[in-house]
Amino acid sequence: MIAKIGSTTQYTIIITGDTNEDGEANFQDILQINKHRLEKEKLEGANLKAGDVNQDEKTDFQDILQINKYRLLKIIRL
Ligand SMILES: [Ca+2]
Ligand SMILES: [Ca+2]
Repeated sequence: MIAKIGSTTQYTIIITGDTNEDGEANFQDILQINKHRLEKEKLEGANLKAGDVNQDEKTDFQDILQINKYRLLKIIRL
């Protein structure tokens, strides 16, 4: 995401699967996506985009499965 602030440009780096912005995709992110999915705590902006691991414009159970596979080292990248 790019936001223009005055004469400077601010960039937001999105790490796929990292919805809580701690630098890695892990079980905490799965919990956040699950809360989003159940409409208990909605993800927004860059965090919502980070949660859409398979890039199908939805942040849902399919993305949870992908992060879980990554977490269990069944896949090497998201
Ligand atoms: Ca994270
Ligand atoms: Ca998705």
